[in-house]
Amino acid sequence: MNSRNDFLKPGSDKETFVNSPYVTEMRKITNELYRHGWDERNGGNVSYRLTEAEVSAYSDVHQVLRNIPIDFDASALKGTYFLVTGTGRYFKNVIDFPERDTGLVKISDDGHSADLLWGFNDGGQPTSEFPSHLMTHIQRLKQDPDQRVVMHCHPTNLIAMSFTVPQDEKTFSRILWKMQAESIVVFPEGLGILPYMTPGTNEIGQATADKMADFRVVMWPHHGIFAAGDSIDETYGLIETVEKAAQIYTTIQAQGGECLAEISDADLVKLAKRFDLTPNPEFMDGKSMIRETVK
Ligand code: 2HA
Ligand code: ZN
Repeated sequence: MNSRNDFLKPGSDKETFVNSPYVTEMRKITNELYRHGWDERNGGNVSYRLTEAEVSAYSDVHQVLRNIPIDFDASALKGTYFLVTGTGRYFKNVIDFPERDTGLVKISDDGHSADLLWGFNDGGQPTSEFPSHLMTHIQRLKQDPDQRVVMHCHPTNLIAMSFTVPQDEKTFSRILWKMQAESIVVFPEGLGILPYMTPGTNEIGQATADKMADFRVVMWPHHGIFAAGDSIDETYGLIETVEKAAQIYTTIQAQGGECLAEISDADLVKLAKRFDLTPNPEFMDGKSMIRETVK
């Protein structure tokens, strides 16, 4: 029941967090990921770093609802806010139930827990991959102070390639670069690759974060992809571009697999020059897509 007193409570004239642009972005992107078929069932997770100024504008995020343990030392992120998807939640549903399937947390000073300020209103918790997300944020923030988003999903064609293409960063990156002119422009550092590891563990989190020192996009073979970036759009765009290249590769294989033409290594150099970027020098020359027999 609203009384005059409620109305006059400090902050009560401010908007509620569920209507913030951050929750709106999260609802939209989880839906996009679901609609692409990259986040079946409870697959995938997203974390979005927010600033004190962004969060404090809302009336309903100033009380600690509960404390959630973190099983490693995340003190490098003390006081940092994250809007994060929940463990076991279906991306299909986030658009309709953002206050149940996502939560806003603030990392405690000792880095071993997070205060829940909003969301997870049926008792939920952050994603099982939260350690991987936080470790990746810590790593990427060293590279880029504007680092904001970590996104994990299960893109079909890239996962399929992890069964048929040698799991080596140079081979994978060169194939993806040569599938479309846009690839090297969007991920000039190439694709990082981990060995197959058990998801949801601190070990895969640390291995992912170590790779993120050199890459913004890392493949987990037979599972999916981790990407990091300055915004939801940029991070999603990175995944879209990698997966589009993987889809073109898959289509080429379905058409018989023989390439009669390709983006040559010299073309890659020209693309790098035109867009003023420095591609990973270790991946700049190597095998052609055109087999000797068809040349
Ligand atoms: O959150 O995708 O890797 C579910 C997953 C785990
Ligand atoms: Zn996954």
